[in-house]
Amino acid sequence: MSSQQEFKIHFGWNDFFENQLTNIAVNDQMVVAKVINEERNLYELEYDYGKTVHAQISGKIHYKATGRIHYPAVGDWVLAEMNPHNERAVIKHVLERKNMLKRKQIGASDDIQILAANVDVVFIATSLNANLNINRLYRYLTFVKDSKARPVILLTKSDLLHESEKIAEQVKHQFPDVDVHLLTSIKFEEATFLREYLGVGITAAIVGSSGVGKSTLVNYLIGDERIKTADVREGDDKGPHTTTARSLYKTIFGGLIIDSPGVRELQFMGHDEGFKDQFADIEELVQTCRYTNCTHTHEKDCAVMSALESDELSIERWKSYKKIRGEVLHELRKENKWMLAEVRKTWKKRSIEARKRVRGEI
Ligand SMILES: Nc1nc2c(ncn2[C@@H]2O[C@H](COP(=O)(O)OP(=O)(O)O)[C@@H](O)[C@H]2O)c(=O)[nH]1
Ligand SMILES: [Mg+2]
Ligand SMILES: [Zn+2]
Repeated sequence: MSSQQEFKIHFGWNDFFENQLTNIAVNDQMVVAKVINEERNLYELEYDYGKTVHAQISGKIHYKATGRIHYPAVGDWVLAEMNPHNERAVIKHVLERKNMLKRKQIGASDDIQILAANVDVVFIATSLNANLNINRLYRYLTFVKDSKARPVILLTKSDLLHESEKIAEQVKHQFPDVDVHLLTSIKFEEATFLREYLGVGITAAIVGSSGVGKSTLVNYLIGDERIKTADVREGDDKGPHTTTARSLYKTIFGGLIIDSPGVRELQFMGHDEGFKDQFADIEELVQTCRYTNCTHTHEKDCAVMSALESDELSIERWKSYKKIRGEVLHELRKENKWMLAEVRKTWKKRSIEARKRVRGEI
């Protein structure tokens, strides 16, 4: 096997990507490469073990792009053209993604931001020195489930708490379908479960608020102190932002990990599948209330109220469901409105043209 083939296998290449090559005119100057770093539209690619090159996108990709989704993201497989006279390569094609972890872009624009492409596992890090926020975990899970990657909850800084085991039990009870692990940087070597998520060919990503210990863990996983960590300010777990770019690293277990800046704000945009995956049972439950317009507060034969009373449904989960549903639907409605407006514009243009045609003006 060539070292390039072996590199591809280690980086998660498979038939899904291989098959896409048949539809692309690949020339001798082009290499298959993985996006390992992205900062303000400048990319770093790896195309063989340890061989990296800086790259920019082709004018064509830029010209055709209508949103962030069309630009490369960390974890993407691309075809890049090497140029012997230029240090920078040019990304010619972004291969279709197996999946992606996305959020709504912060700021005014109605666009998404891709946090990681082609990910198998997503670690959701939440630190035990702050109050455990169950609703936030539901939010993260909705994002991760939307990506179809496997979510793993990491309860970090377990050394700071005596009753960490008890809290882990609570979290496991709340999320029976998700793996939950305690973690402390003092005993990373004892966290043998980590290797199970980071075998050869697997790509993991890590998300969580700033200061929860993501970079500290990634540093351990890559066996290096390459990423700066930061001291957490007294009294909160926010910490300053030390990670600025998203990067992909090789871990000591063979798999890859993507570290990203602290995701302080996670807003939904097009996460209805993640929502359905997370709350399908409640969506069904609601259908069985006696009244279709049940508000689940006082009505007779309300399935929700009786599930809450019998503890089949926890109050935290019900609250998270309502909150996340509201946000996901709000975004969906906005999107639909925008699409409707686009359709109307096209119709209007067509009918004007049709009238002109009738009048012989075109
Ligand atoms: N006590 C304790 N501190 C930790 C642990 N992991 C990380 N830290 C500290 O928490 C701070 C923030 O860590 P960092 O990795 O930069 O967090 P990030 O913002 O999520 O990347 C640093 O001062 C770390 O030394 C842990 O398991 N226990
Ligand atoms: Mg960090
Ligand atoms: Zn009801």
